Amino acid sequence: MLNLILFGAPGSGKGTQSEKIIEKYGLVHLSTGDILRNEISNHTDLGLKAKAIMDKGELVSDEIVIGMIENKLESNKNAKGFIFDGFPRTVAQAEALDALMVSHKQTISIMVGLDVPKEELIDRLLKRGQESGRADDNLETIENRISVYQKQTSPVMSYYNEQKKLRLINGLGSIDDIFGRIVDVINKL
Ligand code: B4P
Repeated sequence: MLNLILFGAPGSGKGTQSEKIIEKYGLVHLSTGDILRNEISNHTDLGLKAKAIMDKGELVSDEIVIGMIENKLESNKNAKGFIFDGFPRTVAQAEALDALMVSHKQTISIMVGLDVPKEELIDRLLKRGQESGRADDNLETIENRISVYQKQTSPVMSYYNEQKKLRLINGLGSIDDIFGRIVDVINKL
């Protein structure tokens, strides 16, 4: 079973590359960002709470996102494997994920980190904001998302590096070139 964490700053290409990985390897896609946006468009209580937090570029509480992942693991017991996109985003989420994996007799196979400079992240997200109108893709929120990433999320890389599971790749270049680098890493497993 292949359980892959796709890691990187906002705009590093996690969602984009996840789609290609799923197509090639038939994994179940678990994107906490997509699940939260789905709650928002369905006007659920959780969606209402999440929207205010996401519009500021802050992180939704660990308890909520861990619960969401737990539900998805439970409802996909026959999966060939999972791709975790945008999760874990804090060390507490990483510890909870490890515990969930143990309880499902699974393990995280690898973390692929996409390395992209800050200026490129901002350019990509501003462009997406203009094209899609996503509420959190405006300059003020993007700056805060990147700062939240540096303070709260980047320590997750050290957590998996200590487990010798981190593979950091260059996230600059064409979408297909970057996908080729990810495939090389997966095929070495
Ligand atoms: P996410 O939905 O995870 O969004 P993201 O970090 O902005 O990355 P995304 O995957 O969408 O973008 P991508 O890099 O693919 O999170 C949104 C919010 O949800 C968070 O701020 C937080 O509030 C909340 N949240 C989510 N998970 C949470 C958790 N675990 N705990 C707490 N809160 C959580 O792509 C960006 C753009 O770049 C796209 O337009 C794409 O077309 C473009 N792009 C991609 N690759 C490119 C390339 N090679 N060259 C040029 N452009 C490229």
